Amino acid sequence: MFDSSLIIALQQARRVVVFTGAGASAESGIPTFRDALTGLWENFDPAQLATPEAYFANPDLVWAWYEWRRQLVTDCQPNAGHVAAASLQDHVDQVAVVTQNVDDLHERAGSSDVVHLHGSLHHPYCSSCSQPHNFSGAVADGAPLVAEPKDGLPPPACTYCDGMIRPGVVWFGESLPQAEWQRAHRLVADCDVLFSIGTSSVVYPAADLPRRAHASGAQVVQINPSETGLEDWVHHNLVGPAGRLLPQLLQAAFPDEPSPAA
Ligand code: BV8
Ligand code: ZN
Repeated sequence: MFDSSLIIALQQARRVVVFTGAGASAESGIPTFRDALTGLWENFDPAQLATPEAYFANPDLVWAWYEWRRQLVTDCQPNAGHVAAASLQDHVDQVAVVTQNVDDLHERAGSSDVVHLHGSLHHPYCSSCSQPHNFSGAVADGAPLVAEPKDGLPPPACTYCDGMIRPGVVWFGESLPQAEWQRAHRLVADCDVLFSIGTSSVVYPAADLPRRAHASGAQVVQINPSETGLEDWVHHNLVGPAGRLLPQLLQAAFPDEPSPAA
């Protein structure tokens, strides 16, 4: 099933980076960026909505989209791929998850070192004074969030300056958070194995990380049902869903691992 060189590389690894994109959350029921959006959002292109221009031009629409996504994430569960990535911590000295995702499913699966390159749905802040905003309720500030807010949802006002609250994510055209980006660089330069899981590898500068790992001499493992263009920088290309392949790989490398959920 798996190449013996991959099994040995994993067994001997001391530092592993798990680099993930939207596909890692797909089996939890969260649409990926390049899946066609369904329902109200099917007429929108995520890349168009995930921009400062869209937010300032139509804050109610953009805030509604993010609150719908936050509600979706809150209602979803980590999948077997997230759980396997977390259980790597039982077998490898240092496991760091470097994710493009804005959900908290890696943390909820038990990963203790998660670097969010593109921010988080759970850490909104003021678009004027940058003060963090605390959601008062489980969803949109206590108001019951309809499945897909048809008429938009006005962003809450900042309690410090009355400015508009924005999602705590990195939009297209915005710089990645310096600390996270620097840390990701160091982790990738030092790792023995890098997994690239569930990413189409089209969004930069994050998409550079697997190539940097390859250049630093790490074993690069891709897990994706589709081609991504990263194949030339990958030592082991596992074609299929992460929720099946990552648990199976861990069981092959660490037989004492409890068998993946059937
Ligand atoms: C920036 C948060 C500096 C918001 C997101 C070169 C260098 C630098 C910048 C650029 C450059 N070229 C172009 C740019 C600009 C831009 C960019 O990369 N554009 C792309 C579209 C060409 N980059 C930026 O703007 C970045 N900022 O560079 O700052 C700067 C500053 C000012 C001026 C100039 C430069 C900021 C990018 C961050 C954008 N924010 N997310 C939100 O979530 O709403 S990115 C967004 O796309 C998500 O984070 C998502 O994760 C990410 C990448 O997509 P993927 O994760 O790969 O998801 P996708 O749907 O594409 O693919 C899913 C994959 O999963 C597929 O391959 C599928 O086959 C697979 N899959 C499906 N099911 C499964 C599976 N795999 C495994 N198992 C399964 N079951
Ligand atoms: Zn403010």
